[in-house]
Amino acid sequence: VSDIPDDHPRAASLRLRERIERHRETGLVAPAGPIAHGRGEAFDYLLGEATPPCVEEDIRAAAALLLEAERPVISVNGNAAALVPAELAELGRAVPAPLEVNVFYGRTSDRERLIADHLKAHGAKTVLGVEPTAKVPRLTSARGWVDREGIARADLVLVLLEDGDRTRALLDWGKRVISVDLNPLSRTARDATLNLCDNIVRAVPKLTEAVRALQGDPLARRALIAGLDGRASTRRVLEFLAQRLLALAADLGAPGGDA
Ligand code: PTJ
Repeated sequence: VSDIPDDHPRAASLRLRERIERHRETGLVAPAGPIAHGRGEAFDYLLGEATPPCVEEDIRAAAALLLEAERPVISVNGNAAALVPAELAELGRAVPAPLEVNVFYGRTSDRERLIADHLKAHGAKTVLGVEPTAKVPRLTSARGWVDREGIARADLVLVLLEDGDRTRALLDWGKRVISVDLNPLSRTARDATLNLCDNIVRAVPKLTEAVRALQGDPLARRALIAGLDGRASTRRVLEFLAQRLLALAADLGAPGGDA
């Protein structure tokens, strides 16, 4: 039973936190998961806890990339599985693309299975990444273990909530990478073909909606991909953030003024 009253001003954010805490207890979320979640919360607070207008267009471009890919894979870690299991299953069905468990901390077949079973219980058909046998070249962490039938042969990987060196390694391996990361300065966000700087709980349902909207429109998909520039997308997010913070500062009035 939740202690969070519906009229609490931070109820929605506290409920997400509660979900992370609950899944931390079962081991689905890694010990560092709540810390990573807090980092995301801080960026979300600064960005206004809504999808920035410029990211709406990035989501459409990401949907186009997913639909045009031949073998797209959705990579899922503990935090992503805790926050949006049913939404990821739905995205996987819409594209279609398999989900693949890929974690950094405490990578054991038990944890992989716990995450895979959780995703299946929420409607995922195919979940890869349990006891994987392939390796991402030159990646020494546990994230380097990938499924032969999944990320190893994918041409595009959707990478959710991670700051590290896997995205660079996947790009060097010849794959495209779409990431979802609220921190526009993370290595993943800066390296990705396209980063969606939005909370995963908003970005994934919007991505599914965009996939459905673009399903019958190959011309629109190709136009979106032709106009794609990941660095420009991140620049727009940083400009949006800077302008938002300046506007918030201006609202407080001039130093020493009566405003
Ligand atoms: O399950 P595991 O073992 O793979 O571990 C998962 C975590 C998330 C603990 C692991 O990948 C990790 O330590 O991640 P980092 O390096 O802290 O990176 C997480 C990134 O996701 C940070 O840049 C956060 O800002 C961002 N982030 C956190 N929560 C959200 C988010 N981005 C979008 N939506 C969120 N809800």
